[in-house]
Amino acid sequence: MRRSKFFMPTMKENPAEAQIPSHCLMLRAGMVRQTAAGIYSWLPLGYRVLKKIEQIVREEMDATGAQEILMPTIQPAELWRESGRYDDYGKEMLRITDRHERGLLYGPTHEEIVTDIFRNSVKSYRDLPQNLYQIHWKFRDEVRPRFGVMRGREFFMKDNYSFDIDKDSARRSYNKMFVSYLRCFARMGLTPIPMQADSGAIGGDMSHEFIVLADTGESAVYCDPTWLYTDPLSLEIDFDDDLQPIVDRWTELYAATDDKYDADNCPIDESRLYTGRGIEVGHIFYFGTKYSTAMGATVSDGQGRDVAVEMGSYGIGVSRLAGAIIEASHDDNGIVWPESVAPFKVGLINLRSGDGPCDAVCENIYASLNNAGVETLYDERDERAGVKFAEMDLIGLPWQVAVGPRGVKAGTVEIGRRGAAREEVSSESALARLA
Ligand code: 5CA
Repeated sequence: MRRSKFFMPTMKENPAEAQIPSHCLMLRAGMVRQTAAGIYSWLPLGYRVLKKIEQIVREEMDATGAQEILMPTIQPAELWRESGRYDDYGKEMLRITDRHERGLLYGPTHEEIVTDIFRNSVKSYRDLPQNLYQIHWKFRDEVRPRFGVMRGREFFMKDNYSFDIDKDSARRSYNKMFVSYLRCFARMGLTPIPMQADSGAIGGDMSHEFIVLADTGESAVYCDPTWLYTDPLSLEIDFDDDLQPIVDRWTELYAATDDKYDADNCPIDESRLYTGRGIEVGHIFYFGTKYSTAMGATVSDGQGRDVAVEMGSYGIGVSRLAGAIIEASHDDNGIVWPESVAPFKVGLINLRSGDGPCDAVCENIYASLNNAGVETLYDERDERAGVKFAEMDLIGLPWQVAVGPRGVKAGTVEIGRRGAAREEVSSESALARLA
């Protein structure tokens, strides 16, 4: 992509409304714009990141055997009356009336819809287990939407729903999600910490929140330092295996947020205890037959009985993650994207646009990177070098390649990682490193 053609309305000044680094940087880098309180439009740079995050989540969910579906954002109030949540949900639910005076709502979550689909389609234990997911918009009329996309009113969520014949099987489904969450967040360059949680409005028996570490995160985190050195991606996972031992290994380590931490009863010695900050990016729930009983989602159990199906739901804040990754990875000059979610891999800077030899070397590198499938943003604008470097630092692409007249004469270009010193190497070896 050529910078002169790319719609990326960057800002030099810190916007007054932004209280945390990610909100400030997302606005300054032209990733998002606020359309209404807590409601955002995603511009090309931000949308590229959102799609990368979404794709990692999708790949990890598919690897567990879950299947992707797409449910409507608008739901009938009737289904929520059946589950008993219509009145309970309160003002966070955006309620709508259609022209026939029928009650609708913009879905804050999808347990009711998916339970309705299930009860109309599945009748036998032979069709279980099932795990269905979608990656779609939700709306919650938060009292205080804040911190940009971190606490929005409209936000992008991955939500899975599992259906099992009994508790044992439901636990296996829960464990698959637990382990795949660890992998998802690790693939985004984050350190995930699962914590036992309350199940709140969703209800249920077993629940974990996944917190990722970020110095500027909104919750205080107290945990066993082993978390920080354990890479979930180093685990050999087969989702057909019993994952209980892995889940036990992870849940046996101590972790708590400020609301649960109690210095007097903490099992970790103060000298070893890691204290930091984090952001909740995922939440999983096992709630048994709460919805299936209320809504009549039963299956035959093969022994002549009809039983309510055991269910769980599993959420990941996909749009929140864009902010959370920035909170976990930025410096004074801007964002530092992990390669797996970066909007482009390489920022190519022409230090003297209009200079024949510089232009030629840049065009050659740009074409070669495009041919090799390396996503590149090429800044060929007629701007000062300092302006271009500052913008590349702000938008945080993992690699920077700078081409200037002096280097071109000597047969070299500069290459470096975002935030590190650049080295002078030949164009060929720069290309070899990036492709
Ligand atoms: N039905 C369950 C699981 S599908 C559920 O809704 N869980 S949740 O309420 O915990 O939300 C799941 C994830 O969505 C949260 O962990 C968080 O990362 C994200 N999320 C929740 N509220 C917001 C919000 N207002 N803005 C951005 N992300 C949010």
